[in-house]
Amino acid sequence: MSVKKALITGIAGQDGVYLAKYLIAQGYEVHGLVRWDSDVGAFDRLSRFGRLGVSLDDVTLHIGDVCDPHNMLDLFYHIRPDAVYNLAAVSHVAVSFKTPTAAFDVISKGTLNLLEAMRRLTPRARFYQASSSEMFGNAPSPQNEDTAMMPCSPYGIAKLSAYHLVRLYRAQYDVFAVNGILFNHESPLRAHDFVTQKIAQGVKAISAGRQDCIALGNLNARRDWGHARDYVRGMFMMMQSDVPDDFVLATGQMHSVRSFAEAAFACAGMTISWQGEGLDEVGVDDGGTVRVRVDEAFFRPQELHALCGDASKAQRMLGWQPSYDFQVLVRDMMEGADV
Ligand code: G4F
Repeated sequence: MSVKKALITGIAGQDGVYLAKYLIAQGYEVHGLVRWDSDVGAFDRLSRFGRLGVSLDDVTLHIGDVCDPHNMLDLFYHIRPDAVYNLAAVSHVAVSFKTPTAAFDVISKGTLNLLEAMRRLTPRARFYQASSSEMFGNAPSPQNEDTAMMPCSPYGIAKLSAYHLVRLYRAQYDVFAVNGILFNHESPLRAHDFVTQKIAQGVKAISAGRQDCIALGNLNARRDWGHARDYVRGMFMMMQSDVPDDFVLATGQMHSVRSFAEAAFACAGMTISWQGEGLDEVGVDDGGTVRVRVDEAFFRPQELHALCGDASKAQRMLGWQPSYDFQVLVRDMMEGADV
């Protein structure tokens, strides 16, 4: 039997690397799409592979861009993938407010380019779309596959457009295409400007005496944080189902940014107590030193206050369960955090 080929767009990111490792272990020939970059060099962005113990010799990398439809046709023509995991995105919600057109191009048009290339050249391939809980916006929690979506960021709106494209191609062209509606998922490989990694790195730097304080935005924002390792396993499980469908992956547990900070400081043996309110709120340590302060610069133009997922469909139909709880996730990030 011939070896199955998987194409991962956005392979350089946290999920791309965990997924590549997972698929290699499943016996796949893994191909990854990497954007060209004149400053850092396309392959210099791949340091996460080494951190996860994956050799770059075990993946075939292609320089390209999902925004270019001809490039996608070429890629599908040459690789002939059996499975396509579309993880490419401008994945930072705050950044999408500054570059809404770029967010739309990559997320929405990029998905369309991939779906078109697939239906024309490899119609029997399976397609995974990285949909996001950001699509729910401020819809009441817990959110599941039936919750009305009310995105409130350019990122969320672009993701919702891509989500509908996947559903349209599934219905119209009979392709196997699934939406994984993933709630926040983190790991030691998370980029430094997402709040969990910013806190983990900040706390480690503070306990090593290299930093005094962490400046954060909305401490009241609440998220359902899981571990990326569990979520890429869920992506694979969706792609093995008999019938293509859409699935929420989440832990069902919600914590505030404030509690994430408390838990991270606790891992470093520090207790944080909170004083003041709003922009004046601070987190102080046992000695009375301010270790967390609020900076308006990190507030979102529109905030998404509370996300908590109901993954019972994935549990029932795929047998998926998260294995990391909040405390274990925080500890893993603290043990693996770079400073
Ligand atoms: O870590 P965040 O930047 O993640 P966010 O915006 O929830 O998005 C992540 O999860 C989505 C799934 O729902 C993905 F689709 C998306 O690609 C990404 O992976 O922010 C989490 C919360 C927000 O409410 C934010 O306002 O933390 C709040 N926050 C408070 N202070 C901060 C900060 N966020 C960041 N990035 N930096 C801060 O200093």
